[in-house]
Amino acid sequence: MDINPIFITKPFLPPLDELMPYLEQIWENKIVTNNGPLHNELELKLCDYLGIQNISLFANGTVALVTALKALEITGEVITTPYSFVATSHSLLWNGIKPVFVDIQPKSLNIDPEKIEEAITPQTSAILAVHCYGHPCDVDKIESIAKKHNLKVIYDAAHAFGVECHCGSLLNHGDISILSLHATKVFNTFEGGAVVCNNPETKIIIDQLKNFGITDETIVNLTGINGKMSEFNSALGLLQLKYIDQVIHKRKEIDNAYRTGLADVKGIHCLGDTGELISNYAYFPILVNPEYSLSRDELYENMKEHGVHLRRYFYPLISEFPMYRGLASSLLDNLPVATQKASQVLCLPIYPDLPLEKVNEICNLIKNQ
Ligand code: T4K
Repeated sequence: MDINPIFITKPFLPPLDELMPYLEQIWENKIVTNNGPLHNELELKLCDYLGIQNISLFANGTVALVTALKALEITGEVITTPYSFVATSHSLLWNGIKPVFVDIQPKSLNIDPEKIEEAITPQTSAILAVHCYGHPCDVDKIESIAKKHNLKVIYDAAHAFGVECHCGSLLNHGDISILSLHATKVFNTFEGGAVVCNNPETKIIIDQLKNFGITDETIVNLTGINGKMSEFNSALGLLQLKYIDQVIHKRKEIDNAYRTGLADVKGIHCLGDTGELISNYAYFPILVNPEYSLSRDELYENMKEHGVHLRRYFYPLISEFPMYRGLASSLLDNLPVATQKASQVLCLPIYPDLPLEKVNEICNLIKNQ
């Protein structure tokens, strides 16, 4: 491997000259934020592209999730997964809600619906599930449990931009889904996020909440926050949309190359194929099983020495961080599958500019340890 390090991802950046007309427009009209014309155009175009009814753009995915929980007036306890980025559970703590962790499914690494009902108490108000790596949760089972127990469903769809399941956009499931549009995501606005909901009245509340709770010049009815996306980030989004199909296609080629290159490596299992009809190839997670010649951490270190910086998304489990460790649901006995998978997982580099020769070199390095 050459001396240039390879990281897990690199943001797709559209040609710089295509940004200039947008900047000129922003400089000309001097509207730089607060629901400007580019922000509004991006919301419309995203609804169209994603096949969704309503979207509210945000400064990032975390504030989108914090605001979504607030909009649905979620309180008490929320059933969630320990196998995610820490922002998922932090959004609960920021709302004064107690996370209740349940284990994950061994194949999708998403929350296991079979474990949800036993975790429900009179305090439970919602299920916060994550479409981890953009692989869909078992939305039908989750939603039937929610209906039976009168719970809200929020999907952390930070990884799931553009993913479609058996009935169209995955984002149409649940009461609310949130997206991250961070630099590391398939569709990025440098920093950014979004709340997606089917109910137009929910969008009105979300839009007020992301703008301090302001109704009009003299009326503030809700305890809102500042979660707005600026015109600059919106311009980046409009440019990204022009290229998103190419970006996803490139990711698909890389995904295929890894699957071919790693097909007969003993002890390496490529995750995926979890039921989506259209994938976005956001991540390329593998499991390092005991039959492999090295442990997961040895492989991680060896690859780093060769300049390939893999990531252990998501290790440690959220439940192992100090603010969650004391919860009864954080006990390892409660989370055997999540604990095992977090000790085996490694995400390989995947981004549109990654040449297929590099993918082959990475596969050969993994093969020849
Ligand atoms: N829910 C879930 C399930 C999430 O995964 C996330 C975020 C959220 C909610 C919250 O959404 P946001 O509030 O972030 O919109 C990264 C991202 O910062 C985070 O957005 C993401 N999930 C998480 C899974 O990964 P780190 O700490 O691993 O990122 P970092 O800075 O180490 O970047 C990873 C690699 O990407 C670097 O090695 C190099 C490359 N990179 C990164 C940046 C920022 C670039 O090439 N350019 C860049 O500008 O958290």
